[in-house]
Amino acid sequence: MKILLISPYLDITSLSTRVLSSYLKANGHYVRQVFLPDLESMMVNGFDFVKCYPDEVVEQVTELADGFDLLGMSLMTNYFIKMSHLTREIKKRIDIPIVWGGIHPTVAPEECLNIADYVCVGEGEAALLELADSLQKGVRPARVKNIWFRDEQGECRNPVREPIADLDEIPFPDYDIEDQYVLLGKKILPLSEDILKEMVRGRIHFTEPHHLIYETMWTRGCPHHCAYCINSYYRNLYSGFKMVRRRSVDNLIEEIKTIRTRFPWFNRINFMDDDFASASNDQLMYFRDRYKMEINCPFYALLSVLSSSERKMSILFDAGLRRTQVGIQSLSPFTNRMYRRDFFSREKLLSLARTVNRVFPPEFCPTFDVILENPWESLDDRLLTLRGVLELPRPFVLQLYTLTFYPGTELFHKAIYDGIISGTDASYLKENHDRGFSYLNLLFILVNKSVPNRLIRFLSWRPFAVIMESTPVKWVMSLFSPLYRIMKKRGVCRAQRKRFGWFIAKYSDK
Ligand code: B12
Ligand code: SF4
Repeated sequence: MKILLISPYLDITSLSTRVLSSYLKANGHYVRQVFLPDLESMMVNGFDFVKCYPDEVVEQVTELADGFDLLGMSLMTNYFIKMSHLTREIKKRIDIPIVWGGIHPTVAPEECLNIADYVCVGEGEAALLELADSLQKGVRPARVKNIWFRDEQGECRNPVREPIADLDEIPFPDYDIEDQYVLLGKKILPLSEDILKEMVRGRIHFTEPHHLIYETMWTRGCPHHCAYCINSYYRNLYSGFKMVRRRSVDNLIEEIKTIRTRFPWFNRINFMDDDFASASNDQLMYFRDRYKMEINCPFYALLSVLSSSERKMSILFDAGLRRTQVGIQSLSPFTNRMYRRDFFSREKLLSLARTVNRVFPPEFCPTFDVILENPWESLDDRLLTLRGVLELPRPFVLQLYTLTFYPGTELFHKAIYDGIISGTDASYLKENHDRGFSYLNLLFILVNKSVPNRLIRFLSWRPFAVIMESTPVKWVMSLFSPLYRIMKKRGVCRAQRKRFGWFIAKYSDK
């Protein structure tokens, strides 16, 4: 069967579609992949998840889908409007069954079934393969686990299947660029090595332009279930199944060697695992030995406070860890209880930060994530977080997020219950860095601007903060929020134009 897979993400790593593609190919299907990062819209509108693809892009996608038997689309919740539009437009032009998969179809299958013919809930490898096989044989996929659909015989909601236990069974992500396409500006072009190289260039935070980053994962699943995260949903969806699974080191090293044989210029590896150091000391040592010997290039990884032992840090540094990101989110015990992050405390964070500071050289600058604008938090909760981060040894960078209620998560339901969101107001469409303008937010920003801690402490003196966060002052400051957002949006657009403008121009007349 000929299957076309579409990924709308800005990042054309798109592990999901690449892995699905390899899996289908290994099982005898023909796959074409189309990556649709809407860079042109980013350069003009910033992060605008509502903006749909223009007609000329739809036309080109339709042409690429012509003659194919099945079209698969991957989508996170933010892309629901964009992909609904694309699906409807393609359907107007050609008759092709369309299956949706990814995070949004997993958390909101009913809603997705109003748009797509088939919806995949949860992991897609075996489900998509069985769906393709059934359609090829002309059989109704009534027993294909994970697949939901509606036809003249009614609606079929198949149960979820056990997640793949042995991740080594999954073939490596498909980087066979021969039949892969990418949207640049308004043109969809065949993906060449040149384009791939440009698209993976130092684009994540604090990377340099000469960093050419290959992204992959060692594990699937997370041992935690923070209330704002997809893992709080997976915990229920997959209850009774083992969620945290780890590939063998041999398999992981083999994947990186394979990609670097094909594209030797990849000079950084980014492990996107939820907690890279959740492996045991022995596993990490084995990884280190193999990685140093056979790969030997700097890598990035996310760590959690639970894995902050000095021993693990030393092993990882020795292996080549050169950048890391750690979620703080909040230092208020009240908030951490609400987030189901009781494992997190100021003491554990300080211990991790000091360990990082001791083990890594001075130029190693960890990133700490903080969630702002939690409507349940009091001023004191927020001050606890601010004062806590001021105790961290420098250097570090704070990544400041605004709390976003993603459908399906525990916090999404709490927010509806408490009347904070309606559940249908698409509150998740905001970009998760899209903060408003408030006094305390400003103080958090000052932490990143190398303003002396003493001054920030002084500015966060409680009586003063109470006045600055009082309703009248807040109201006055909120008047500046639109301006602040416009300035931020302009910054994003400018950065995107600088990053991709010349590149799109270079390819636009090809
Ligand atoms: C890596 C990652 C990223 C990367 C890369 C994304 C990419 N292009 O691949 C980066 C850092 C760029 C990123 C960005 C964002 N991310 Co992100 N990201 C992740 C992360 C950690 C892993 C995703 C992944 O690759 N998993 C591995 C693959 C193999 O698994 P998978 O994606 O689930 O795919 C499987 C199934 O879903 C299914 N499937 C997927 N697609 C399809 C398609 C078909 C046809 C079928 C049948 C099946 C199917 O089969 C796959 C294989 O089993 C997840 C957290 C998580 N644990 O899932 C968050 C996550 C997906 N991100 C999230 C969010 C919100 C974002 C942002 C929107 C945040 C923002 N800035 O506002 C941005 C948007 C990016 C953009 N503008 O394009 C949320 C999504 C929540 C939601 N309801 O949509 C998640 C779940 C984290 C969370 N908070 O819970 N992200
Ligand atoms: S530790 Fe991170 S990935 Fe794991 S559940 Fe919490 S937020 Fe999600």
